[in-house]
Amino acid sequence: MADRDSVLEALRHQRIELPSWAFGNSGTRFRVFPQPGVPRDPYEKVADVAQVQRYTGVAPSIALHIPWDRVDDYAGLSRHAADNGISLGTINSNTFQDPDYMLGSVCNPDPRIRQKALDHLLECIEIMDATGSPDLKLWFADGTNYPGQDDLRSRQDRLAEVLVAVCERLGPGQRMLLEYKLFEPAFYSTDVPDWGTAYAHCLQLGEKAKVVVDTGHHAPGTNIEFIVAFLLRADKLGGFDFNSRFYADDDLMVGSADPFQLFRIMYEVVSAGGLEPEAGIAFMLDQSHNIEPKIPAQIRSVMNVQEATAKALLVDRDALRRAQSRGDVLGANAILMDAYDTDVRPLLAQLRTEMGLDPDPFAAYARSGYAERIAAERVGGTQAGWGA
Ligand code: RM4
Ligand code: MN
Repeated sequence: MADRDSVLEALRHQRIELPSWAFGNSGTRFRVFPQPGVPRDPYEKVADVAQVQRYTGVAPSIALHIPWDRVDDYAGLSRHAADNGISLGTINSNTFQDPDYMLGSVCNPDPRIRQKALDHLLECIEIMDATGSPDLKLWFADGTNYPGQDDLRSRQDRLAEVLVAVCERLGPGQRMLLEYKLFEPAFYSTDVPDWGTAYAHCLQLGEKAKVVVDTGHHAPGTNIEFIVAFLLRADKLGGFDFNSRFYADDDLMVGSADPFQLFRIMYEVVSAGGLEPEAGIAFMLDQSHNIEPKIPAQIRSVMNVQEATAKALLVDRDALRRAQSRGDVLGANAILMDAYDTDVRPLLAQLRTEMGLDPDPFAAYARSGYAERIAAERVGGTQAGWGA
């Protein structure tokens, strides 16, 4: 097993970014079930993220989604975040909710609509300038529903043109993270359906363009850790949108559907040095909590990522390499499984105690009374939601 102190040290410096939209109301396309105490504006979302940070100590930033988190004064929102002990992180664009985007945004056959989508992306970069956010995350709902509906190659040309304009606008220290998704909302073709398409565009775009792996965006049975290993090797992995799903993208809590898969992903990250800040991998959650309370669900999600990371760090990599080079199939597999089968909860409890935190973040939050307080205080106004 790897040395316990170095494992603790790595875990202490891990950073996981939380999505503002996880704290708002969300639902399926059939129904949104509102919950008591849900934030009514980005300021209250920041306060809720700060709670998760308070009990976990490794979640000090909030990803914003524009226009859901549009405010008049981004510097003010930044200060509010700093006052709450967190910072503003990735800016997520939204080119999927305006009626103009029915036939796509950046791939739309109408140049006026493509320009409108590009203008939105450029506005997001302006917001990054104001907030100091390093990353712009792009997910396009673009695609077609019927064969023949539009020309697949022309749509790639249109996409490429917009991405070039976005990258040209990025300032020093800013990156563009391109996300892919197998299908949905388009049912026949999707313009960025897989990592290969995202990777090919990013290769053309150069240094500032990286791929985001949203763990919920693959076909069942896809070997996601292979994709992660490939992108890490090519220096094209920009980050993760963590969540899990049993069928299609459902934004369930990361690690809830398949904790072993999360471990395998984190093992690839750890073994490629991807936890180091210099690697520039953004570890983000992208989840919605439709039926479970939101703050505890985010706490649980952060803990799930920590547990998978701790197990990945525990792999005896020297012994593994030796077994691999001997061609010792069962020995190598046993070394990996030994780490996975370790109960890392005591180690994480120790980590939290050393960090001055409660060893059980979930219980500590429940005892704090915050949930009851926001339910009582946040009455009136309009609860935040994803607006579908
Ligand atoms: C998409 C995608 C994006 C996220 C939106 C809310 O499916 O995963 O990352 O911003 O959902
Ligand atoms: Mn995502």
